[in-house]
Amino acid sequence: MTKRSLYSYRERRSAKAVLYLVLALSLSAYDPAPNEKRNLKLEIVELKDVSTSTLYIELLDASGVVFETRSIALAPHATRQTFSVREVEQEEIAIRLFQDLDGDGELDKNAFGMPTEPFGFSNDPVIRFGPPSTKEILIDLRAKTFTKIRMQ
Ligand SMILES: [Ca+2]
Repeated sequence: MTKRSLYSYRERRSAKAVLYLVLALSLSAYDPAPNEKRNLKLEIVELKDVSTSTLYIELLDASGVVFETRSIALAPHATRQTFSVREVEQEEIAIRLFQDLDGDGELDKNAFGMPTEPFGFSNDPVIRFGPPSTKEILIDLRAKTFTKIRMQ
């Protein structure tokens, strides 16, 4: 009688241990989903106050390849604009944008290659001798859901 109840106690213990093991395994197998979609809200400020212009937004992956391009017809005299990056699979993205003032769909540059239309990058890097590296403008979407970009 004593022996039997001892066994059943052991069995119950081992069943419980198995349950914990299964639970631990299923938790460790829960890798924050490789297919998880991520969102980012952008606030773009210091746009040039003009009556007509278009904002071009390019989203780049961590290797610097553009995977999405959007354009927004800005409201007259708008100096700020919000934009939502929705359901991207990338864990890190970089953002490049420019305000097209003359409607040619391109970022105009002077003879020295300097932009003559407002432009911006994620992380607001200081621009000296050329465009920033992709690494400088990468945003980690696992850590951030909002970012502000100041036009330069
Ligand atoms: Ca232009």
